[in-house]
Amino acid sequence: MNRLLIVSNRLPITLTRREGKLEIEMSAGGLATGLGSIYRSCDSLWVGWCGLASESLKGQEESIQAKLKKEKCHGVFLSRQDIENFYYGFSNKTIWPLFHYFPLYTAYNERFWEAYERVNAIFCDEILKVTKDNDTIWIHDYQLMLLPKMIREKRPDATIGFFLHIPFVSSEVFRLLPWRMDILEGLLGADLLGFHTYDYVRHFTESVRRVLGYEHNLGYIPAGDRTVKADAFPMGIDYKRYSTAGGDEEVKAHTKRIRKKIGERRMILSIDRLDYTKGIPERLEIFDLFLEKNPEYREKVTLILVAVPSRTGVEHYRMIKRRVDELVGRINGKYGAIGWIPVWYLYRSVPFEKLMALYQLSDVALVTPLRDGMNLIAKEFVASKTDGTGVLILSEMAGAAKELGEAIIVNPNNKEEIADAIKEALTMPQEDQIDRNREMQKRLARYSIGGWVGDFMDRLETVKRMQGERRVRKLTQEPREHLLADYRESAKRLILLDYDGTLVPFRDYPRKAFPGEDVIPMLRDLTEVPGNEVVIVSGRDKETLEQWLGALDMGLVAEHGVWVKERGGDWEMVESLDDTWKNQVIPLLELYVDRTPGSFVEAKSYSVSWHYRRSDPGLAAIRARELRDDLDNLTGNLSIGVLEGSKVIEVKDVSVNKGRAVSRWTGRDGWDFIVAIGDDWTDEDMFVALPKSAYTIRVGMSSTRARYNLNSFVEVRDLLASLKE
Ligand code: GDG
Repeated sequence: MNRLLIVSNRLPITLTRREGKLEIEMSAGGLATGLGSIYRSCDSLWVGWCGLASESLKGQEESIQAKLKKEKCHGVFLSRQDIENFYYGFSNKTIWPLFHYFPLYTAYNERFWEAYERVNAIFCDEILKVTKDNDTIWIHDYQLMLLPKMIREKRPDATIGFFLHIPFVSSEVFRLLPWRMDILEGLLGADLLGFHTYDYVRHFTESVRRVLGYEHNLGYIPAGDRTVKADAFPMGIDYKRYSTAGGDEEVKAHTKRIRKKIGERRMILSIDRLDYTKGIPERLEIFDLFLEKNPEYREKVTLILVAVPSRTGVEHYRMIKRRVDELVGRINGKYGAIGWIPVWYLYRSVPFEKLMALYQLSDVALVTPLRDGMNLIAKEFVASKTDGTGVLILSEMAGAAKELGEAIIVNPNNKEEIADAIKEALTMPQEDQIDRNREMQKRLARYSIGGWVGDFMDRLETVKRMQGERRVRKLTQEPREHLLADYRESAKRLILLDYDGTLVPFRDYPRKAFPGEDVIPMLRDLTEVPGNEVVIVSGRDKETLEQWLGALDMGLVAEHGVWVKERGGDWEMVESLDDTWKNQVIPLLELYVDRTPGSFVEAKSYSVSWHYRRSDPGLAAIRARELRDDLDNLTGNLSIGVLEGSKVIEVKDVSVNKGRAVSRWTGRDGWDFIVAIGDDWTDEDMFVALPKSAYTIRVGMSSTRARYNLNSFVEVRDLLASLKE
């Protein structure tokens, strides 16, 4: 395996200053614990911020870097101001709230954005200092969304994966972001983009389609000259670690101590970073409601509320802290009795062993975030339940709900429902609890953290391989010179050109795409070179081709080969075809015109097309899929085929295609130079029908059977202009 370069905002270790001396501590948190064991056991390096502002480390950078190196880490140094604007600012006041559906908490601040760009660039510089050729670079999370593109620009062939640990918000909310294009383009610099759930993948691909206009197919997105894959990889936990923790002596000691303090009371556990997305005040209100509705449980149940301090520099976090403090005080004052505190409130992080003891002892885990990318607490709780008892109440807004369907799944905004769920959990028969947990445990054991990493890496390798196979081969300077040299040295040349998208750009209406002043003289010049035979091979009807190009001394193919006009000759039909099927197909296409504003039907003699270039892309994509299904049913027993072109679905006789059409010319002997240029699927038939020595060129950066790609009709015109010389 290649060396793994993990990149995240924070390193898995933190630098702290104790009595003036710098010390290294292990960081807690999902990513550090999750990936920690993996990065330690393989050839790897972790790049990230070390936790202290660079101003306080002046002159010590080298010695710190040496210390970090021993821990397989490379530090990124950030100034106080960058930490303020990049980390507390853009990351946690812009992206975090917006991606968790809190648009009202979202700050749109140019200064934050500039710092975000700057810090991503600092990360890029640091990576370039340490990366080697065959490294696999795995970037994590929302603080570094510009980094994939920045690295790609410097290292075009790098293998780059990106994983987003928070939700990817619906495109309707994402588009609120003024820097939406930069963020998407930044991410598309990666080869593989991982998300916790398919919903997030869908939101991402939809945003890419709406904001950047790139269509995707099964998560494959053509971005520039590469294909990027977006896929779901629900993050797992180190299952063994949690399922065996109960046997640890220290955990047992904590368990005993806590049990003694709580007595025989039932325990409900709530543990999160103190974040407004986690629904902590709402949970307290629900506990209040539960005690209100079920007085028989007063003095019989304790809510253990662990709230780990987080982002205390951000105002909304300070506000939530005040609210939680208040609510805890109110509930304890309202229901508390001598010897019973309803809510045990710990505003601090607890050591791992104590956390395990809490998981072991709790009858119920109340995990009700308003939004959560995944939520590992839910998974850890289930994994820790060695004897199978215990009930998980889980918000449907957490990514984990997709995998933990046997939990009691609740809507975090429905307080009544959750209060009832607490009662259901406390009265659930043990066999039921065990059945549910065993099912979930099997799943968690199968897809643990190792499986998650392995799955991501395998997919990254597959994407890389696929990119290699499908690599678009741009007609760069060198092959272009070969083409021109071959052209000049030859005496008899065949030049096959598609029309729309190849010689002229697409317009809203096909009739508007007539050849302008620049196209006609260019084609005329080409036909006048002795030895040249130029043929326009188009899907258009013969009347239009005749009107626009009929005066030129060249061959014309209309309707993908139904009609052919040889140089100096008349239009002729290649073979007699049946067109009665059109009576069945046209009414169906018209139905889709009614259902899809902006679309229209174009009927030719032996083919009919439904165009949707001017329609809403989302709606048109759905309708196009539906129409294909309907057409497949309708045309099953007819000799007609359905073709998808660029924003068009075309129905035509299957015996007609551009490959067959051009064979009339290629079948003649004596060509010593053939070039064919086209921009869509219908041109692929032409490319494959030509001899290997032919220069075949696909316009646009899609994968193709052609030998080369050119970017657009502009580059085609440039190439053709150089052929006349
Ligand atoms: C982000 C996403 C996604 C918590 N308190 C203590 C403690 N922890 C550990 C837990 C768990 C981790 O921290 C928290 O992970 P979560 O998934 O619950 O939440 P976030 O921190 O918001 O993480 C989230 C995650 O990334 C991974 O992709 O699931 O949706 O928001 O492992 O055990 N550990 C110790 N003491 C504590 O007090 N020792």
